[in-house]
Amino acid sequence: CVLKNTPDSVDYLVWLARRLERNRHIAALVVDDSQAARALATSMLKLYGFDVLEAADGESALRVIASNPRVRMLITDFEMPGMNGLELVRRIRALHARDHLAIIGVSGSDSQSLVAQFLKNGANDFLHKPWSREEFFCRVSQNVDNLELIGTLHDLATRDFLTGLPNRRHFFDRGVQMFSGARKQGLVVAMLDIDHFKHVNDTYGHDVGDIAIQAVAGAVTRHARAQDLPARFGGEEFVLIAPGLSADEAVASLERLRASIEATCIPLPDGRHITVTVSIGVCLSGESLSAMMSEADRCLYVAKASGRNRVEV
Ligand code: GH3
Ligand code: MG
Ligand code: MG
Ligand code: MG
Ligand code: MG
Repeated sequence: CVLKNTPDSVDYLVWLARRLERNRHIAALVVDDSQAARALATSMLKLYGFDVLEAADGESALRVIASNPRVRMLITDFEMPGMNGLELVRRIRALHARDHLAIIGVSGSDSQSLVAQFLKNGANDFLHKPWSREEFFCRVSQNVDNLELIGTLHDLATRDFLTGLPNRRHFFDRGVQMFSGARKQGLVVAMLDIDHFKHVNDTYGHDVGDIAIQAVAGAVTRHARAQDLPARFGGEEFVLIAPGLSADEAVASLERLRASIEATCIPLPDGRHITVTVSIGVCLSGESLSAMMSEADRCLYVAKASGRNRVEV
């Protein structure tokens, strides 16, 4: 919190600069029926770099939130004409989880129970009016810090450390959802495995092996469309779910991926380059995600047995 820092220390300036840069990407919504109260909170938030939106009542706040996914911080008054702050918090919390949106209730009321009611309705925090600038900034800052921490933990839990691709756990979570959501349009499951990868490790060492895995992951990432789900499945194995492709389109696109990996020059730290190839097993339809993965794996085995560096359906 800012209170711990002496405002003239270099650490404080570095800390502040980092926050200003971070806050530029965060939209905050101030909801208050008093124009003066909105203006005060808005000027504070702008001072610390936030992109600020305002609403004078609950209904307009709901509309602003619905059309602005960048809103990560909501500061709402309690007493407002129409919907009060508690009802607004309850309705917004039903749609936006704590890991995405922080909510701070504000009121000039002396009621002790109001703070608890705000928290029970889903607020993260509370500010008594009139608030001090220092307390306002500390509460906003700590709530945004928490959102950032949750984001970091989420990344650590769902991303593969070496390649940045979704990891195996995330792949199954999302993949099962994609499978049940895509019944009509269908989806394709592809398993990729680097050919003779042991040879790369044995010849150049484990570090170069890691660089090769990162290079293949980069090719898979560039290949994947926004609606696809690529993942690092295991050591040198990758998996890709691609919805909405015909059989011909899927095979042609995976063939392009295979060729692009074969054509990728992988630079080594000593200036040399290596290349690797992958074998790809493809399943075009199935009864469940796990059935499709078994079939893709069986095709991958056939691709390996038929000479590697090929796509097998
Ligand atoms: P094939 O063409 O049949 O797939 O041959 P392969 O040598 O690629 O076969 P295999 O699957 O047996 O070998 C994979 C090797 O990948 C074994 C393991 O030591 C290595 N490996 C697994 N994870 C990593 C990693 O994160 N980094 C590196 N450098 N190597 C890894
Ligand atoms: Mg009011
Ligand atoms: Mg393997
Ligand atoms: Mg292999
Ligand atoms: Mg296998």
